[in-house]
Formats: sequence, C-alpha cells, structure tokens
Amino acid sequence: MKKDKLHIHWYPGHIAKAERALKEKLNLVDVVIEVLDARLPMSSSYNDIKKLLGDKPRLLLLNKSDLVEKDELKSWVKLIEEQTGCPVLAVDTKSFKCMPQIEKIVQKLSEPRIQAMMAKGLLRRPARVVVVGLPNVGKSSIINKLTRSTKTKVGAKAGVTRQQQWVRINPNIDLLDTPGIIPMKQEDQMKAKKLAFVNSVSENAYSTEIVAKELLDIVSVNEKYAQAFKDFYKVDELTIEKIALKRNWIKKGKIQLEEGVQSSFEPDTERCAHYIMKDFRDGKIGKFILDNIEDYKI
Ligand SMILES: Nc1nc2c(ncn2[C@@H]2O[C@H](COP(=O)(O)OP(=O)(O)O)[C@@H](O)[C@H]2O)c(=O)[nH]1
Ligand SMILES: [Mg+2]
Repeated sequence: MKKDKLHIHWYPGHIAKAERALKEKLNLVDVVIEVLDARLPMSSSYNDIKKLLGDKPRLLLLNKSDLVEKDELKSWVKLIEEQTGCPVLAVDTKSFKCMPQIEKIVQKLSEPRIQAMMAKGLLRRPARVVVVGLPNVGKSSIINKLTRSTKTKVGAKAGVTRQQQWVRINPNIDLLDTPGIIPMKQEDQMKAKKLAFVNSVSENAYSTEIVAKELLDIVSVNEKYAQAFKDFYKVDELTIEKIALKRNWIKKGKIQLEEGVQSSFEPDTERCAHYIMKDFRDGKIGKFILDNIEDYKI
C-alpha cells in the first residue's frame, strides 16, 4: 500500500455491504440517534443521511465534548440545529448527564409515528431507536450508558429475521443494542484527513507521519491552537522535526562516505508522529475543534 500520502483504501463491496447493514437497522426504528465527534462537528457527519432516512426523525449527539471548549461548541450546536432542523445535544460519555434529555427528545420525536400507528388501530408500543455514526465516535459507549440502568433484553421482534437485540431503556423506549456503523467513504480528502486525526479511519490506511504533519498544518492556521501545541511541546515552530529534537527522539543511522562509514543522527519523525497523534487524541495538548465554523455559515 502506498504510504507516502494520505491514501484511504476502501472497497466498494465492503461499503455496499456496510450500507445494507445500516439500512436494515434504520428500517426497524422510529428515531435515529446520530453520534458525531465534537472535534469535527461537520466532518464527522454523514452526507448521505438524509437520503437514507427520508423523513425519519433524528437526534444529533456531539460526543466527546470534554475534548473541546464548551463555548466554542455552543456556536456549533446552534448552527447544526439551524441547518438540519434536528435537535442537537453536546454530550460526553465520561460524565453522562444528558440521559433524561435524550429520553425526552427521543420520545417527542417518535410520538407522531406512534400516533400514526395508533390511528390505524394498532396498540401503543415503545419507540424504537438505533444509534448510528462513523467508527470511533463513541456509539458503543453511548449505548452502554443508555442501557446501564436496565438489562432488560426484550428480544427479537416478530418479523425481524436477524438477531437484532432490543433493550428497554425505559417503559417508552426500546434501543437496538448494537450500533449502525456508517461506512467511511473516500469522497473528500480534507474530510478523510480530519477523520484520520480523530481515529475514525483505520490506521493501516495511511502513514502516521503524513497525518501528524497535516494535523500540525491545520492547527497552525489558528493562532490560539498553534500556541497550545507550541506550549505543550516547548517549541517555537510546529514541525515534527523540531518536536522530535526537543524531546531528544533521535534516530541513529549510518552514512556511507568515501572515507568509510559514518554515524548519522536524525530526528525520529516516525516515533514523534505517533506521540503527537496520541497526545492529540487523548486531549493532552488542549481543546480543539478542527472544522472551521466560517466554512459552514451560509
Ligand atoms: N474523551 C472522550 N472519549 C470518549 C468519549 N466517548 C467515547 N470515548 C472513547 O472513544 C473511543 C471509541 O469509543 P466507542 O464507544 O468504542 O466508539 P464506537 O466505535 O463509535 O462504538 C474509546 O476509546 C472511548 O473510550 C467521550 O465522551 N470523551
Ligand atoms: Mg463500537
């Protein structure tokens, strides 16, 4: 595989299969909870979701909000609410205080569909919900939180052939216990890069050095963000080489000269790149939103 540039490998067959699995889950529910990464409020959303959902109601959760500035995120919540017409909540699964709000919103969103069913003479039943999102945005963590207080498996529904398990999270809501995984498509290189920053793209698909360099390039555009990186690594210029030298991560090599072999010392950029990505993903460097809100204002 080519590793000299960001090159996300994807296989049309796998994508088609993943989309079928996702559609199957979507068909079963009244309401969809789409999980986004708060560090990428727009880039971690799914372009095709409207097409997949039709008019099915959706609640958006900007998860990992502990990794971004609260006030900065507020502007995004407002913008996304305006642009999608969907309710949006900033959440994090470390302190999960939003459970009552989520339950209230899901119930409100599902009510028209339940009412329509009852108008046809069917009995009231709990709203059916699925959690969907790109890899690593926190779908499983959210399902765990939502189902923590109950272990009531309600079992497969009649007519559902696959072994989809439902969990009754309160008397009015049944949640599918496995998430719908949104397949990553290589539709937009910038978006793909950003998703690599937050680990939503398989690490085999790219070179960590290239991605770390792209991350430094992107934060360099924002003065405040750049300063946070410089302060953290105690450098005055944001390059992998400078950071590696500062940390004393040196790679020993050998150069063949006419006079003989001579030792060479170079910054170990590969090792350094891995640390930068880990520090960033763990939230150690600071709080960053890597989409630019100005790009999305109409
Ligand atoms: N900082 C932070 N990390 C989170 C949060 N939610 C999930 N994670 C971490 O993100 C990673 C992916 O979470 P997971 O639930 O497996 O994501 P999934 O792939 O969408 O199911 C794990 O390492 C989680 O611990 C959050 O709110 N804040
Ligand atoms: Mg998961």
